[in-house]
Amino acid sequence: MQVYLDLLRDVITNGRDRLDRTGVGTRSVFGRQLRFDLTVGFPLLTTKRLYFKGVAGELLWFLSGDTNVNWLQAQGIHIWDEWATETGALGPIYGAQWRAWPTPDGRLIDQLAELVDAIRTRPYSRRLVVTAWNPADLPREELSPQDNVRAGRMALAPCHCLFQFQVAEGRLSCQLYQRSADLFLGVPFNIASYALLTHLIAQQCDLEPGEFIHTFGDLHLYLNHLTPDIVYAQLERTPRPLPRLILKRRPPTLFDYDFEDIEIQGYDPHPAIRAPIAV
Ligand code: UFP
Repeated sequence: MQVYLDLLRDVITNGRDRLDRTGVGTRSVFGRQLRFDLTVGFPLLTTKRLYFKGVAGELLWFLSGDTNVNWLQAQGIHIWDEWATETGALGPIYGAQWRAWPTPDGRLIDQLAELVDAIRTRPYSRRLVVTAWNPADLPREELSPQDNVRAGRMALAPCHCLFQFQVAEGRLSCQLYQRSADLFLGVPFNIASYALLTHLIAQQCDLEPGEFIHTFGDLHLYLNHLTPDIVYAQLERTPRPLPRLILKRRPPTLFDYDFEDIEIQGYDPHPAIRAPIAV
């Protein structure tokens, strides 16, 4: 995960200070890419402890098509709380777009089920794409998340908005386009999430995981993370060996995984670093 520390330095050195929607202010660059070879280990950040239960729980929740925080909260996962209404609703975010994209003629498209089917039957395809960026459901940027949800829109515009797979020599690779990326808090979580998704889909399609390629639009550090006890503390740490991901069972479909099926072995990170989140 040295490439992550190099990217932190890149943003600090080359970023421009900008105002942003949250009012916190960021230092940001536009257009970067990281590549992770999933055959050498699972890309879980080792220079601070990452909340892997939250990563796995959120992905299972997306895969189930759920968009209400109640299930996450029942698992003790609170990463979406700030954006939800009092009933737990988040509007048609990832789970809805991935599993039930509404068409003008009233059908629902299960993009993920179609993806798995396409990888199995047409592994040479160059159209293995899933998108959460549904312009009809986007929030209005000047309104609060809750007001957007009450009006039937997403609480937050998709950050990890489009991903594509490629099959080559029995390996499944995934590339994600992330339009907006909080490099300190969000990105390590997003890397782990898409690496896990690639492992799950590879298992379902009798392939081995290949590469995860993470492409960024606006890649930023919030100015209140650029402190000696947050970003600079992390930069002083030395990466440790990557853990391994073990899938303990092969469920019948991509939508039948459970926490117990997913195990991280050999994770020995530096301690967690707390940082304020910009809502
Ligand atoms: N963000 C991430 N990853 C995520 C997620 C959000 O980095 O998975 F949901 C960050 C990016 C940005 C903010 O700092 O949340 C979203 O704000 P905006 O919609 O204005 O880009």
